[in-house]
Amino acid sequence: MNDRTSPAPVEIADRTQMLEEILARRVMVLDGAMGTMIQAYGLDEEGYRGERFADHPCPVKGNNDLLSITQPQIVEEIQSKYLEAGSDIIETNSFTATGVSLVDYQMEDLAYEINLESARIARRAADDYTRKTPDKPRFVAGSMGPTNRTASISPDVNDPGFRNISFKELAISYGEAARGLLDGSVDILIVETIFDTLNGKAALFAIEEEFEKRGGRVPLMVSGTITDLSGRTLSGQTPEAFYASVSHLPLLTVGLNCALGSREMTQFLSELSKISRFRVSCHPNAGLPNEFGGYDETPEFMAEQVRGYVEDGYANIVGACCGSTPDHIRAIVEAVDGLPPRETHEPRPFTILSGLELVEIRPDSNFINIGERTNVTGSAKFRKLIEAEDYEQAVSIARQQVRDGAQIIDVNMDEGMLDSEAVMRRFLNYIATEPDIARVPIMIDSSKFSVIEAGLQCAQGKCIVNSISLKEGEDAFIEYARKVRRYGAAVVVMAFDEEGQADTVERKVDICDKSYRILVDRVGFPPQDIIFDPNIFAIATGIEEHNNYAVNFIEACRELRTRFPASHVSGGVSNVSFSFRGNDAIREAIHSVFLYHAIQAGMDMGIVNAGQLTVYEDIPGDLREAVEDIVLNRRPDATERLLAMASSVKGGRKARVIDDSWRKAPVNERLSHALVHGITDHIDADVEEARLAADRPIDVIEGPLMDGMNVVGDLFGSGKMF
Ligand code: THG
Repeated sequence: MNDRTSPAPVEIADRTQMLEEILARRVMVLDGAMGTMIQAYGLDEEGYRGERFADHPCPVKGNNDLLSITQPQIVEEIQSKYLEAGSDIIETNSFTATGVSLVDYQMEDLAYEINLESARIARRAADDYTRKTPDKPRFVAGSMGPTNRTASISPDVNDPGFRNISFKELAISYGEAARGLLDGSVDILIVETIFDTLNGKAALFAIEEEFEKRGGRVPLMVSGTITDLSGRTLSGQTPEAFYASVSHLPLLTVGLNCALGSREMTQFLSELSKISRFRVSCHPNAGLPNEFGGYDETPEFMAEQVRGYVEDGYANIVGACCGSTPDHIRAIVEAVDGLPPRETHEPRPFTILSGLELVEIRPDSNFINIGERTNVTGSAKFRKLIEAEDYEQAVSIARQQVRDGAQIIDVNMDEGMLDSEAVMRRFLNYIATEPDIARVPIMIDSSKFSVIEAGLQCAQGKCIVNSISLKEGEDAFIEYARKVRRYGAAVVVMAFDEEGQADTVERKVDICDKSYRILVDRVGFPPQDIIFDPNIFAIATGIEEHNNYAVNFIEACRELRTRFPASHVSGGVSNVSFSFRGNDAIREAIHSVFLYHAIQAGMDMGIVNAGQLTVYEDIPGDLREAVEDIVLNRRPDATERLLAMASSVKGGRKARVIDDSWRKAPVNERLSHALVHGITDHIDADVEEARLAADRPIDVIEGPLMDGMNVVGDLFGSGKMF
């Protein structure tokens, strides 16, 4: 089967360079739909089967990709029409030719062959035209569609954790398709009509593995699909979140295709174009399908819209999808002729992550809260729910973290009695179907890389891996880092090496520095995707060596952020107060004081109990001073003094006296207070009181509410509120 016809790497490099040169100068045009054109030939069952599959056990009519084997002349004729119309790039007839999809026709064994033949046909057609018009070389893009299954969505409404396809299965299937296309000498691979980004990521993962095996690559186009006017993919991502999920690879283009008509696509294309550091492609349908399943956009109408994309600076490669014909392509070629292509911009130097939505971490961003509660070792309640397989309730803990302000959630299933990989998969699959949770990125927390990998295979967004380190030596570190990169995740690096966890400032910084050099210089990790964790250890334990642990962390933060300003510093904040377990009031005060100082030193993310972070200024003065003494290691008897005080600040949240004295203040101050502390109890009455006192209702917003927001902003900005 493997009769390799792949061109030599040099030839690929030449063609890639040619492509780059053309794209630097002008807009290139893809072809249009294959399906609509095949329909016009009116093939019946026999027609699809040809002689070779006359006895095939099930109907195959409608298996358009099979025609690359049984009716290659039809496929070539259609492609020639698109080339004649002026397409620079034609796509292979292989959109559904993955084993996963071909199962429907009992033809999964033909996946490689169909891809190979599809590539050869397109190659012939393109080369013919390149000979005819040497000043306009033609290119072949190997088409890889989404398959008919979705890795992020449960097909069973009663079981949100269930999937009928896994990342691994998809990757195997896509790998096989890519091999066929590459063996048939395509110039480009295009992963298109991505309606579930996890499927797309599996395709990209498989393609990268294939490139590595071959020791060479072809340019990659990645194109998502916004399924309706909600502006999201079927699996719920916004265009920007989709971009974050696929932008770890050096793409030729990122783009959108299918589903919506050319006009409806504009808004979403502009969103993608604004964020993309790559060139952008767009090949929309010829309108939304009408009531008869047909497409109504005329060549003129479509060309007008597509010209608009280019004039607005949104696109470098354009074309058309379902319902389009060579006439549409001809009109598009004319419409964009002579227009300058979209200019690509410099890569953004700041971090992007995604769940269903984008999270950007810019240098001026406030501290990023990562919810700690979805951790079987960090929450007894969560562990019990997972052990009891009560996923519904376990998921509600994640939801509460997000409601409480967690911008990312940390998920940890490391517990001896659990099948951590299976549970990680199940939990992530579960929350993937809950939009109010899945909108935030996931931090996959495990000390076992197999568990991390299981998690990465279940998340469509751009995740954070927590963590890798030099504890098993350099080789293992590099291997893990490469894997993380291939999955497109950011990474937490612990200050941990073969000698153990770093506790001094010097060792923390040295290990992080060494890790950084390896990640950036040898693995090619972008600095902004590196998050250092210089170890937050418990203080005030009674052991003298522990007294300076918080200070050491804070000083390490300062040095790391100075040396590596594009990278981040994070840590497990609740660790620091372990010795005060059972006294939440004291623990919260310690966290708040610790964060206040660590944030000033440059800590910009942290795993925290979202919703239980006190405002620094709200800690009573004497308690704050005692806590500051232990955090900053300011006096030898600090621990004893805080312990003495702890017995009077006893108890958890519930035991604490609710201080209602703020209710006596004037209404404007009460509104500010409510905003700062997130107290909703009196909000209706207070707003009404303010409204009655105001000249116009808008004054309530512009006055006390804005004042309150400014207080919140100042507290955030000065690191006193988290
Ligand atoms: N660095 C990195 N990852 C980490 C940590 C870190 N992941 C795990 C941990 N440390 C951060 N997460 C937690 C979660 C909970 C607690 C502490 C850290 C915690 N839990 C209560 C306790 O043990 O007292 C549990 C109480 C309960 O059962 O509800 O304190 O440092 N990269």
